[in-house]
Amino acid sequence: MTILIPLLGDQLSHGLAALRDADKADSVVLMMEVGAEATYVRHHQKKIAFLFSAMRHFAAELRAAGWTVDYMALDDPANGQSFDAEVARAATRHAAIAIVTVEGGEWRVLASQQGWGALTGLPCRILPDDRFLTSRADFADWARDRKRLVMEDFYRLMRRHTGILMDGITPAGGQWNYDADNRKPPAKGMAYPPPPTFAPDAVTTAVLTLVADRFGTHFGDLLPFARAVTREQALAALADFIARRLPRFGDFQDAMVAGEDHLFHSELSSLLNCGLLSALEVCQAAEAAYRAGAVPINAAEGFIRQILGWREYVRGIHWMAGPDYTARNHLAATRDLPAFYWTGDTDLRCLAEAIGATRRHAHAHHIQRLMVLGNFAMLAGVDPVQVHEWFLAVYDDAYEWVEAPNVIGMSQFADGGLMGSKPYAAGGAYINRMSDYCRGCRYDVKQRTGLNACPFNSLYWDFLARHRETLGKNHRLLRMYDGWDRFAAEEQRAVRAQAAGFLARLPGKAPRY
Ligand code: FAD
Ligand code: DLZ
Ligand code: SF4
Repeated sequence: MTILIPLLGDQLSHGLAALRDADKADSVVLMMEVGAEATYVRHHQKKIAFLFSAMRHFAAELRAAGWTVDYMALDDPANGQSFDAEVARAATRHAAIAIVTVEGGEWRVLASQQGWGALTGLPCRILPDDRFLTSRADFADWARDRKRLVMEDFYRLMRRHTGILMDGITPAGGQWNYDADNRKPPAKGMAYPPPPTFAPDAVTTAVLTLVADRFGTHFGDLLPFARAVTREQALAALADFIARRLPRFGDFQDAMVAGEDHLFHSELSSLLNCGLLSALEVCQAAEAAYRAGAVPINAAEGFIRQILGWREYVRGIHWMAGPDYTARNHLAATRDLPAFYWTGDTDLRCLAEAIGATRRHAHAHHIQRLMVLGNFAMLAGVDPVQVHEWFLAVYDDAYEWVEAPNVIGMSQFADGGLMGSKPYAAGGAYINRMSDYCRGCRYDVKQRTGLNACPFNSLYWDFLARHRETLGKNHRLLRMYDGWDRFAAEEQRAVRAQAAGFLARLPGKAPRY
């Protein structure tokens, strides 16, 4: 009378719906390391190691709590290397009478789960993932009949709904949003307290050997590996962030500093997204620090908005927009992703810094992702599918529900404005204002044309000119088009020729990836 509970790699939560409602005595939890998931995009080595290690530790915690866990390791000779193959084998092995699972975080995985009933001949219940603070249905209700899906409106609703940072019906401190106090450029001589490190134990060491052996040709540095991989370590990482980096989080949220990969960011996204931390407990910890007077309101509110607002909002968009969302290409961009996204071999210093951090940590912070890596790809007209697959592969917090809206919607404007009212396009001046990259770059951020001109400048204007038909009537871009129209015709020609020359010299696709 066994109920089979397949539990996915990003469902490492003791309160998961499928576990909450189950009887330990007649359930078998199935966890699967499978080649198909590690290679459908060639994930960063550190991402695979992080997830496998976290999965193995979680399986041990479940066993200690009295669950029967059937854990299929990647190098088990019998491993069928896909979810479908392993669920079918396990259903037979345990003579299961039913399957209960929680919906995966990608349309592709959900489609596979929806086939498990037919595959095994067993009743299969797919439960909603209620670790999120908004259900798919509630988000759809909120979105219905709205002309624009404004994140700030959704966020305020979430504040009221959860009571987080609320004093009765009033937002804490009297304002909903303190962004006016945030987003300062980096300050000289600032010290950035690094995130904590966790020495690999025997479980992690075995995973590192496995990953080096099986996925050693994938992108990224596997070592050093010092990630939190257990619930206990995740809580320690959260506590460290609240105490040491949250107080300055808001101020320098959008800053970029050469050689400083962490700044005041939490680096909790991979722990949240695999389930080791819950969104609610992270927001509550930030609020408690504010209420205790340890953290200013601009930092607490700015941080909570990212999770209560953005994280929930993008998840809602993902499920609302449907499985074809990743194929959207509003700006008809077709260029191949330049090879340097994989090799880091570029003399644009901002890109080299962001790609270097990505290679080292399987992580880069938001502004590097949005205003450097995403912005460049959009200005250069790179095919959004290739951009999406790169982002999905290289970041250890990347699952389609969160990655796709951020890439296809926010950073590439490939959804035509479902998520944002205008493209996040910027020239070198923005990067220069928010970072110290330009000072050490071989290009001159003040120049638009000429041998040493910063490529972001001509690409930016060329992007606007190229897409005038599609974007020219966007009221949020009117000022930019006005600026372009004030250039003399000869200057416009020179800028566009500069962009064309740069694009013609861009390397093509990397053959190996
Ligand atoms: P912090 O700066 O400390 O922020 C706190 C938390 O807020 C994050 O841990 C995260 O859970 C949440 N958050 C912040 N911004 C967003 C956002 N836009 N969407 C969803 N959650 C957000 N985030 C992912 O978790 N996975 C991804 O695959 C991913 N891909 C991205 C791709 C692009 C092009 C862009 C522009 C953003 C992407 N983000 C993604 C959002 C954001 O960049 C990361 O969540 C953040 O950099 C993670 O680092 P952190 O934990 O230090 O975040
Ligand atoms: C990303 C990933 C990788 C690399 N490997 C596995 C795996 O072996 N087993 C697993 O259960 N999940 C893995 N994942 C996560 C999935 O690809 C997918 O993103 C989630 O199952 C979606 O909920
Ligand atoms: Fe990037 Fe241009 Fe600045 Fe160089 S000058 S770091 S290419 S923005």
